[in-house]
Amino acid sequence: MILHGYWRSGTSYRTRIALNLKGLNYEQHGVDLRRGDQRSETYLRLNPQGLVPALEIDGAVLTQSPAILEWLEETHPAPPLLPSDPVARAQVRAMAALIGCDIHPLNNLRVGKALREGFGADQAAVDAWAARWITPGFTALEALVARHGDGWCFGDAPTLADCYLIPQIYSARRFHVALDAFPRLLAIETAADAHPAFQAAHPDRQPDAD
Ligand SMILES: N[C@@H](CCC(=O)N[C@@H](CS)C(=O)NCC(=O)O)C(=O)O
Repeated sequence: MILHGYWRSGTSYRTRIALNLKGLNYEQHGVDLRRGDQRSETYLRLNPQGLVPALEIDGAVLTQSPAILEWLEETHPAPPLLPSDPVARAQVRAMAALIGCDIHPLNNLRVGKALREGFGADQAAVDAWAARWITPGFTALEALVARHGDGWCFGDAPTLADCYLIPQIYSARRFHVALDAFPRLLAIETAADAHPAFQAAHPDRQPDAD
């Protein structure tokens, strides 16, 4: 498998965590988002949307990290990243979607670029914009973790929700978002810091990192 991604991209990070939790080997091809490599002809042939990640598998290309993570779960069920009970599965997917649909898209690179170039935002304004979406999202997630978590977002082992959460915390720190109000989320970050699959997925440890 070849993972086309970028070290600091949250969607690449969540995909690396899932691949590592499943114990899979993969090659990494860095796509430098700062240089605009995601819009090169070569990369657009892989993913016409011009976004990372893309995962090449046996002649097929998978895009959109939620679809990649679901494919991983279907094809490599052990260890499971979703519980077996359908209600619990929906609850884990809801936590993942809270981040993947309702936080991350508002904070990604092209949104920041549009705010700077189209609306005259400086870095402080971009940081405030990020906090505007991360803080209420994390407030809701903190409540859900209080309800369902036992060391991780849901129960006592990592699930898809944790694959989404850890990169979003990393991104929140880059935007200088205050995280003191989220002790349960921070405890999960501490657990992830000690977990080899999460450690190996950390942006600083990727071959294309600065
Ligand atoms: N929904 C997509 C979002 C992918 C996405 O936004 N990727 C960002 C990096 S985290 C990207 O490639 N940005 C490039 C750009 O904005 O030009 C997914 O989950 O894969």
